[in-house]
Amino acid sequence: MGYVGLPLAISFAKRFNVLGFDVNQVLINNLQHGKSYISDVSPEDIDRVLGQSFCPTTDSSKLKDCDFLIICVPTPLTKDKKPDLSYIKGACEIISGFLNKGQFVILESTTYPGTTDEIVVPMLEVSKLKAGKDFGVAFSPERIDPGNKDYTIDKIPKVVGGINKECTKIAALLYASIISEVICVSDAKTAESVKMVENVFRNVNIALVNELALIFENMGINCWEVIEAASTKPYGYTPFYPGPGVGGHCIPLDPLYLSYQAKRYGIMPRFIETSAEINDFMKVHVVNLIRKGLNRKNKKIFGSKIVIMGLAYKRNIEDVRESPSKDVIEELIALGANIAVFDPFAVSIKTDVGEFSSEASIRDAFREADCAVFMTDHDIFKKIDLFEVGVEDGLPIIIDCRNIFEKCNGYNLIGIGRGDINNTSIYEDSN
Ligand code: SAJ
Repeated sequence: MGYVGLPLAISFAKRFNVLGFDVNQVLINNLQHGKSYISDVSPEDIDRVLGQSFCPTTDSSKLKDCDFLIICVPTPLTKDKKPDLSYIKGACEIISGFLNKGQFVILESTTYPGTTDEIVVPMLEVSKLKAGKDFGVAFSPERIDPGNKDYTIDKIPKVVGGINKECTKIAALLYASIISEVICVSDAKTAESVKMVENVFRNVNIALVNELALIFENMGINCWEVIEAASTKPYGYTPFYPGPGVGGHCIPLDPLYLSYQAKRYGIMPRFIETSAEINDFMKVHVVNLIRKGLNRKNKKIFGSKIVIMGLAYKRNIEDVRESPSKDVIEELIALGANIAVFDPFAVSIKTDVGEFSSEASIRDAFREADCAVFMTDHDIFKKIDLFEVGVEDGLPIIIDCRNIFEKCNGYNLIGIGRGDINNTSIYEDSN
């Protein structure tokens, strides 16, 4: 019943009787009281089906009566950056406890090709039933884009791959009941691979543009202007943008799932792993830019007040999972800085050096700040008049990681990819 399972359950509840199962009692209590904790699902959406065709529960004994069981659990990385399949295994353990003939299990969690065949099927066959014969199994990657109002779940084409052709067909029929386009592929590992490719594509392209930003910064070229001009090419080019690193629970993690499995087949996925390293380096680069910016005022990171503007991993959402802001805060604390944070959506962020709660206002955050680091390009930040918020204490150095202040006039700013990294002059007020 997370950001994938809940919208899916509510969609299916329009057509079928749905059990929304979760091990988290708090989530289930919320749902049983019609409360939503997922921005894409309104309380009205829940209210329409609650108690009729949608039944939230933590009681796994009810699952034995379900025809289809769809697993939507997290697939994070372990501390040493290996796939953590403990949630998938936990779900399979629960299901195999009561699995009966005729049931059908679908995995939606993003994972490496082979997980369904190598992990899910054997765990379910502990029930002594035979997959593909006594019960069905398929993989169908989740493609939810949290907060995307244009592409709601029914409008996003659904890829489906079963452990045999019949399973593919049955799973496709199920999804076709709520999703307008269903794409059948040869088998489960092909379907797992489709999702991997979608996310590796994003990760490596972001890494490429981050590397270009580092190159152009040192050549005094504005990478953002280059990308904007390159985007005028009507074919064969897809714009990606540099930033302080890659956050979220998908893009930074999924490529390492694929590279893990590739190595088990003896292939060294250098490009994928180098991309992850480049994206990780951007957080180090942000700290370097802060150091350069403070140097302009003959200050050091040690003892400076630095405000982190933006905790969420991307614009206009509150999600801080894998956010680059966490790493940057930890490094700055280690270097002796005093940290304040502000985010209009995320109220706080947990780090290895404690929890940081957002200041009440931008003005509060800027008070006596030596440096303000814009990590997330929330729309509200684009409206800030820096002269207005910083005036009484003098303007802090601005580190712009997202080209928010592209038309900077009259304040001391360094930006990722802007080509001003070595400018010593403070921007003269051109008005
Ligand atoms: N980012 C950049 N530069 C870019 C694009 C993104 O630095 O040009 C950064 C973002 O700031 C963010 C991270 O990368 O920190 C990931 O951003 P994202 O836009 O890929 O969004 P996510 O992680 O929320 O989810 C993506 C979405 N895929 C898209 O095509 C937008 C979402 O639809 C998928 O459901 C999700 O991957 C997934 O589950 O694969």
